[in-house]
Amino acid sequence: MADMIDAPVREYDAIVIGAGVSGLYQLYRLRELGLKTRVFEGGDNVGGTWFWNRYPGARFDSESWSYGYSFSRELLEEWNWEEHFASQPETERYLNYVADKFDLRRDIQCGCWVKSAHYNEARRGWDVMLDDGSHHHAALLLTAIGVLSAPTLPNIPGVDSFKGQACHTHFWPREGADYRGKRVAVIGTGATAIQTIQTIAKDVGTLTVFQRTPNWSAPLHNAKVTDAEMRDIKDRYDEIFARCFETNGCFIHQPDPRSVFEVTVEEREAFWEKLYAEPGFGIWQGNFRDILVDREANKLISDFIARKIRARVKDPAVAEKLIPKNHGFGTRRVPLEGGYFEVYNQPNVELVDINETPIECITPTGIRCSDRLREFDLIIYATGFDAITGSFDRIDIRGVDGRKLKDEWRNGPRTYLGILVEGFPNMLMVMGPHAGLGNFPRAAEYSVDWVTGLVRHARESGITRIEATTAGEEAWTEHVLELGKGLLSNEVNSWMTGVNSNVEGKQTRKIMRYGGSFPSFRQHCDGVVADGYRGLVMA
Ligand code: NA7
Repeated sequence: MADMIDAPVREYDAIVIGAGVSGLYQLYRLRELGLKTRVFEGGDNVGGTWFWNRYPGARFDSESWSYGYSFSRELLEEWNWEEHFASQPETERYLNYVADKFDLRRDIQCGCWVKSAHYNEARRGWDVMLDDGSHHHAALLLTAIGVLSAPTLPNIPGVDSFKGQACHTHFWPREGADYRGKRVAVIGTGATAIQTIQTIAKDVGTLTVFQRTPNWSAPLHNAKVTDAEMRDIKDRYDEIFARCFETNGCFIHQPDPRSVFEVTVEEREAFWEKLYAEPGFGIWQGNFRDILVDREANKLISDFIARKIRARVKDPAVAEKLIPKNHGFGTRRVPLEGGYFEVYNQPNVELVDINETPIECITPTGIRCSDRLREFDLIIYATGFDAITGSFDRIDIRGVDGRKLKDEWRNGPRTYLGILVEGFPNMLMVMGPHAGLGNFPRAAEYSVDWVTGLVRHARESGITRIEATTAGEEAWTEHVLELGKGLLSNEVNSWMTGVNSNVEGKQTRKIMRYGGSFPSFRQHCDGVVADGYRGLVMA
């Protein structure tokens, strides 16, 4: 750490890593407290996820008007959403609008990566080094680094050897990639791949999709927001946010209180037809209460979706390949689509099941599977992320006595409320592992507000050191592990269980997410405050 000692130190009260949805709001709140705050952001502009992921068709699956910030009435009045499920360009514009409106940019440094963050006990603060060698210090370190922000390329031999154009969807070039009329390959069939495939299919020369695991996907039913609808939405914002406040996942959708088995087959089918025809996550988040916990219930809804896929894909053999066999509907994040399955009816589209013909390598001209070499102009890697803890692992974070966060979490994250870690004083995670997750900005606003409350309390009480107790961390971690039992989603490999075949040490499933409802999470965190910050030691 010689460079850390030599460089002049720039001092702040708080350093925030990340200027995405949570980092922007965290800055806004810390400023209100009068803290001298600096935000470090890797992208060349604000936006986080919505700065980076500019691949064709990128959009969110939350209703736009449930996704915007709720903290400013003025902002809600000013902003008009164009689509019910906004595309990446629209969301990026929105976050830039927020940064300008609240004059946030003057405290944000873009285009810099935090290399390391080391706790300094003597100074009761954090020494932060950037990739440009600069050294910064603050009493508080706030991580707002997202859940899906460390993209991973496939560990296929020869990835670097391809001579055509190649890119991971996360790094889609700002000037676009040339897929029109070209021979295009897509590796991966997650939510990102599905959006990309359905968007580029009409323009490519040929499209070859390399699928390892198919995903259960259901229609998004996106539409423009009319002026009248926008007026109505603005009038109902209180109601909309109150609804998101009460639902399990902070979406507008809430599970139906009935069991699949309480209704007749006709009623069940009619309900599922209705959900399948409606916009958004209703079919996942607003379904019968037992489809994500009861194997038989889950099988019934999986069979229903499988019938839809068979009806939409003309070639029965291709349809069968597109139907997941190793996990049930909703046990992985459900990608929402618009015309995805019909893409496979196009004569210029091929689906390669790489379980049948594994990829052997990438060559300078294409992708070689066990059957043959296919040549391409463009390879799109839609191969996902080192999720949840990956963005922490990329930074050399060290706490008391040089303890490395990455080592502490080797067997899975251990946190207090998903916000603090024992041994890492004054580090506060906004949307950290084991925190309540869901419709992201709704959950992030709560997380930021809770963290801000703690910071306010500490400043008002003259506290300079905040740390989770060993017992607090242990109890929370045990609680989260306990809540994870019985959820079918925790019995499946996915980014939600921390599995990434391309990252060393991430091959086994872990409980990565808080498995309770968001209202339960909130109740727990509010209870901690009411008990005078139970589970924390403050000095
Ligand atoms: P996902 O959902 O993790 O999907 C990644 C896809 O890439 C998935 O189909 C993987 O197959 C596939 N993959 C990954 N590595 C390889 C290799 N080495 N060979 C072949 N195929 C591979 O990431 P997304 O970006 O689509 O979505 C992430 C979230 O972002 C999404 O859920 C939204 O919440 C937003 P696998 O399933 O592992 O067999």
